[in-house]
Amino acid sequence: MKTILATLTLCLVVLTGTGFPLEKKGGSSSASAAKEKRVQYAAWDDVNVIAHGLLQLGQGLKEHVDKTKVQMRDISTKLKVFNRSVTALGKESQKLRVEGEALKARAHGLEDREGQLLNVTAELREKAEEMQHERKAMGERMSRLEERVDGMLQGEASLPDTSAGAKNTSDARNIQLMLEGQNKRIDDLMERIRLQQEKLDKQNVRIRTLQSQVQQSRQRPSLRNSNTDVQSVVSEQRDSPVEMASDCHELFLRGESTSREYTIQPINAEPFQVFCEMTADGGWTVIQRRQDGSVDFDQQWHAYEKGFGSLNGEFWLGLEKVHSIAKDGGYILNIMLADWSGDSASVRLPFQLGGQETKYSLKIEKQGAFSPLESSLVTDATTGLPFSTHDQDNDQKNDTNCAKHLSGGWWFSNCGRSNLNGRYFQSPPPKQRDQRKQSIFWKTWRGRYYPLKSSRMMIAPAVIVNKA
Ligand SMILES: [Ca+2]
Repeated sequence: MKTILATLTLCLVVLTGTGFPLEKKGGSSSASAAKEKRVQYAAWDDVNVIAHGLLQLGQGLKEHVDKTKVQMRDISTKLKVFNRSVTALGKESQKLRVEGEALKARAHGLEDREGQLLNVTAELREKAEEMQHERKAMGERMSRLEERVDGMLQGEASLPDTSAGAKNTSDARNIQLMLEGQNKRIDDLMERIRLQQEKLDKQNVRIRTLQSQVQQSRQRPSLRNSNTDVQSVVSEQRDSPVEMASDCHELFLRGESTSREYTIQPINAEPFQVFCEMTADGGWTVIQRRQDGSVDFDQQWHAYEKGFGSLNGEFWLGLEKVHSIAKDGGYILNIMLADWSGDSASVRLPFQLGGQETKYSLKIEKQGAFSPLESSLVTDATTGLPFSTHDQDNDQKNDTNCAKHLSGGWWFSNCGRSNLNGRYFQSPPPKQRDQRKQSIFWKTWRGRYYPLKSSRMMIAPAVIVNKA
């Protein structure tokens, strides 16, 4: 730029020095002609100089413009770069802002958790303190007990007859009673657990049986109705202990509908033969039948325990077998009676039969009051009523052996309420009361001295009644 300006100044100086041709116009014609010639010549030089200056000026300007263009390009490139950086920075700052917010949220969350943790810690501390208190109290109780035991031992050793000694003895008795109570509760619990386990085992066996049945019926759908298949299923059921039903109702559930003899195997028992009475509601396991006097029921304890008679005629299934089926309760005892005029009556009572150690005690597990008909076989639901035969008097009449006084074996209370295992009398019965009192009777139905025509006792799971 400076060069261009210098050139311009030079041109202007030259122009001022030579003067403008127009100003030199005028004067005499000859002189003016010479002058004109000189002026014309000088002007041409001037023009040359100016043109040269202008040319230089133009060139300078062009160079300047070119330079400026380059600079502009540089600046624009830099600006672009700068713009890009700004955008990137904007994005970066946006990202940072988002991250910052996320961090803030996390910080909040952490604060919350910290608060919760503090709460939990406080709770734990409280619990720990409580436990410590309890532990301390237990420790104190233990040491008190120890002191008392020590005192008792010393008292017994030195002063057996003083009042302190007596007090210690009563303390000892109390502690012993408490311990016994505790032990009994533990035993009860263990027994309950055992019963639950047995029930579970039973359920498992049933489920397995049903599964195998389903499988069998899937494998042989075409043969299901043929006789040979029924035979083979029956024989399989008899041959395989896993598939054996635990009572008649289970056989009913498996599709058996004929009333006849079957083999069953209750849980934890040997298999044995029973007579099943199949009804529309389910399968009843018959445990006693009287109908014609063909079997002597005046038997001893051992016979009542094992069972006697013929399953297709008169029989007593046996206390041990009934116990193996109904030991856990949840069963119904169905008693059916008939008189000589064609009338009949029936009683259904929920029951449980204890084992040999309880003298096969019958517990009627009915809630609420008994009906008059039911009241001929009322038992103490907590302890049950033990079974009696003439060689085992477990009845509730102290001065009499009910089984000997009457006949047969039964859950006698005070001899006179009922006895379905008494002597069988054909019609007409003997006139003497002394003989008739030994008969099969149900006091609250036909009276104390009415010898019944027939009786049947059967058992089934309580679900059978709920279903019906
Ligand atoms: Ca007695």
